[in-house]
Amino acid sequence: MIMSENGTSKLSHNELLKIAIPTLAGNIGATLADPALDRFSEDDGQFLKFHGIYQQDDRDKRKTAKFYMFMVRGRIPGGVLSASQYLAFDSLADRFANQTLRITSRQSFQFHGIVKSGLGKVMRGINDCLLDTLAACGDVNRNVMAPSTPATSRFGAQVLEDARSVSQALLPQTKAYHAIWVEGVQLNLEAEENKDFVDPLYGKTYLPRKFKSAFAIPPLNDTDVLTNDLGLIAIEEAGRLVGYNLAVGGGLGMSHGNKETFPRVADVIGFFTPEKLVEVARGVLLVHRDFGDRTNRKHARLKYVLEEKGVDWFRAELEKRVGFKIEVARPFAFAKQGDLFGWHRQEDGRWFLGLFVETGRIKDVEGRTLKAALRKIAETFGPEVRLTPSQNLLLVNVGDGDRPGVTQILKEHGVSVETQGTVLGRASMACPALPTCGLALAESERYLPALLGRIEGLMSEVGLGQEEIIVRMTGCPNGCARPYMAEIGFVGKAPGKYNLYLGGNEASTRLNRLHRESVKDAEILNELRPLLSRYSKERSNGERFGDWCERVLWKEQPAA
Ligand code: SRM
Ligand code: SF4
Repeated sequence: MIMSENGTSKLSHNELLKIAIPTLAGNIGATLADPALDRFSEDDGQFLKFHGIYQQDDRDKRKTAKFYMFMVRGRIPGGVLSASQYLAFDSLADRFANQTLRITSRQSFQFHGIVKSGLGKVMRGINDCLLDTLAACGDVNRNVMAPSTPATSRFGAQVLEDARSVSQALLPQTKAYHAIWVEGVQLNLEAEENKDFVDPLYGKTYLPRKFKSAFAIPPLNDTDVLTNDLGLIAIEEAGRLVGYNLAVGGGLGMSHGNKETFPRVADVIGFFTPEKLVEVARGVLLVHRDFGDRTNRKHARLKYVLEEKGVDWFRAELEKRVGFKIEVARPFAFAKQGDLFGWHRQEDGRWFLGLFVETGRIKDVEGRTLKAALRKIAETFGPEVRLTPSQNLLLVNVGDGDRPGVTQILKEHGVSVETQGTVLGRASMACPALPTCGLALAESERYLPALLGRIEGLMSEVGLGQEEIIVRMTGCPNGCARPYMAEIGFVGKAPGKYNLYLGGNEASTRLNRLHRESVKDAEILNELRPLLSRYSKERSNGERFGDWCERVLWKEQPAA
């Protein structure tokens, strides 16, 4: 039996898999080449994640049979694509996936509904457009987030470059990805370089669990930086980017009924200058590698190490690994999160357009053909495309002369630049949930828009017509649309039932609290009505709903 560090408990199955095949090749290449198979083994399913692929089945069709399909997630640091890369993704979605592109809550694209015969073609297509999916999932550093809005800071470009450097420095070095998806062969595990392969950074067993990194430039917290394992907060002094405050140990996933699991906001533990960035990022990852729990995957994130061992212990471990002192954190303040919509001037005088994408799904529907419009704009004007952490999209670097043309194409496809979505819709997020997510307990992406309509009706009724409230929904407690930071969070408990969380803030620095468990779909408005009515009457000048919950509701109902 393989034992953990303390010699008492058994390592989790995923750990044994990584020990057995540290190249992460599994038997993927051989299964891929066998047209008789419509899926991979369970164990290969775990290896596939490191390659950015999830084996799923269509849950709408489960009653008849399991219909296997694949989700593929890109690695797109900062969510930035060229127009030609965007067009490559658009075309792959049409040819091999479900004709939609899903912007994720970490600034990436996901394809859904790929069948096994199309998987290799999608992966090759992504490689051909000079992007990849390596480490988009799995026990490694995931897609690195960076602020996407060019108008909000003159350091945006520098921070984006830094995000790319961190993404690159924390990539696993296995040759399996290239062999399987680019050369189209099973990695030769007997070859000398593969037989005893040990990743130079991750070692043989990678991390105990996923690891997430994000950058933010105060006062905007558009990346929800404190929900990451590694948060890098840009510090400006006298008009210069002097370095980063380091935040560690954020994370949101939890399980219903398991008090050992909980969402956690990161601790800001110090400051360092920009040239130390990659060393610090590696150092934080190594502390996770060395101390994360490898026996229980529900307790394996870095946040539990921080919670149990404390900030001082963590800083000392980090300093041992990087070989220098982390300085005292510098002052900073976050004021808000979210995106800018419509046309805005960039720092360099050109323009960008913020486009609301409902629940992050780029698709064509009757009367609103956003996907076709974006394709035409990319082909005609070639703007840079940026995916935002709130599942929206920016068209960037548009010249004065091209602006009217872009607006016109959108208009012809039923997309208005001036009026985009509703106030609630623009401040909302939902995870994919059903029918693709194997972990979903309730609907989310397919359900939230209609629910928002009903909440908007209620808000008009109680005199809150155009008030913005940040609403986020997930189909289970894993927290993929970051519901625990929302002013109103709905977390799926069972079909048609949600736990209701209240009290996050606009700057996304405060966790909300569980208000009511298992609220049925039909009861949601009745649950919200008295709260929104009171808020409408009792709020102080400009007070947001989440802040009212903290000031008034939490005093009346202390946390459980
Ligand atoms: Fe997530 C698992 C979708 C962001 C916490 N997440 C999943 C899987 C892969 C389900 C699975 O394991 O079988 C979902 C695929 C559904 C589908 O059909 O597409 C999934 N997660 C997503 C996305 C697409 C949601 C979205 O609305 O965009 C996001 C992809 C981001 C990306 O591009 O990399 C996504 N997931 C998040 C976030 C938010 C974030 O990172 O900012 C979280 C909470 C933060 C955190 O990590 O703590 C999150 N996802 C989880 C967890 C819980 C992890 C934990 O520590 O407990 C799981 C379950 C797991 O890992 O076992 C999970
Ligand atoms: Fe699936 Fe749950 Fe994540 Fe939603 S929150 S995508 S239901 S794992």
